[in-house]
Amino acid sequence: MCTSKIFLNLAILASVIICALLSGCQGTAGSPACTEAKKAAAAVLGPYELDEEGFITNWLIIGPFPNPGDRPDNKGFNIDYLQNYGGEAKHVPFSGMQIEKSDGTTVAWAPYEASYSSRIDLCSVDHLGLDYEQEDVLVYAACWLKCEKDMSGQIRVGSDDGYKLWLDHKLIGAEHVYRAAYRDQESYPVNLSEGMHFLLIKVDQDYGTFEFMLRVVTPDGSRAPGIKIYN
Ligand SMILES: [Ca+2]
Repeated sequence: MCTSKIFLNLAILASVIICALLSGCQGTAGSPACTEAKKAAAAVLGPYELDEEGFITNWLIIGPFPNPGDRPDNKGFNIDYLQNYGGEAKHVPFSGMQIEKSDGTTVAWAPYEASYSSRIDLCSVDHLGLDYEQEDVLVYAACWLKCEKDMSGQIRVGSDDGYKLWLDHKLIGAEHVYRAAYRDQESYPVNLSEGMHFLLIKVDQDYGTFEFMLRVVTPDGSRAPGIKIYN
């Protein structure tokens, strides 16, 4: 990477941090400060491509957070672990951003690329430090979609276990379920305008495998055209 590109990225990252500190992005999710933070943050890593079936394989991921209890009532699903950082509905992450947990330890948003599968196997994400089939945890994953033009399509999700999904800081899906993940377990119709859109998903785990898969498609299930992914 050339010196000017490094400088540009550092400047962008600094602008995000300053914006987050000054605004806290506590106000309206679509406020100019938050919109600028989203655009700036999205320029840090990427662009990446959807895979041939529309799956997003590049994510920022943070965790683990605790998910105590037993099915059907693991407690973490309804705990907002981002509440001191804008809250789940308004949070704007960037790679390296640290979140302090209630026990005083910190975790950080970091990028992950699923190189061999559309399935995001969360126990295989090194920076999460999870054991194989680790129980009673949850994580957040986020990315930006950049649409080259307006489009109507669907976001389709598979999860193990449950999830909450926000698009542009609005909750569009919540499934407090215990299951294995398969493609397209839920489909959400979306109208995406030209430009940047922010996706945040919270995935919880009781026991066993821990993974999710998410793709962006046309109404007939084909890979959505004209979309780039940023982290
Ligand atoms: Ca599981």
